[in-house]
Amino acid sequence: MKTNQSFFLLTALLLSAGVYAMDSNEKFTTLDHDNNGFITQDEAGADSVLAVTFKKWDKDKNGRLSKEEYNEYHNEI
Ligand SMILES: [Ca+2]
Ligand SMILES: [Ca+2]
Repeated sequence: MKTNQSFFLLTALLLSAGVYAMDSNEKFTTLDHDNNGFITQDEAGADSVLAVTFKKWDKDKNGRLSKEEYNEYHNEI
């Protein structure tokens, strides 16, 4: 009985850790609402930090973040 409880607790911990440890690809996909492979300023609104620093990460100044540009942001936070 005790072993079972520990097992369920461990599983629950691992599952909740997984939610917080979403990698940058998953976050990028979540933010990229229209799935066009870029995050626009509008789409960045869902991430309050990204929304205000958007221009800083848009290295080529084309008004949208590629996955590479987003990864740089994600690595820094
Ligand atoms: Ca998009
Ligand atoms: Ca860009």
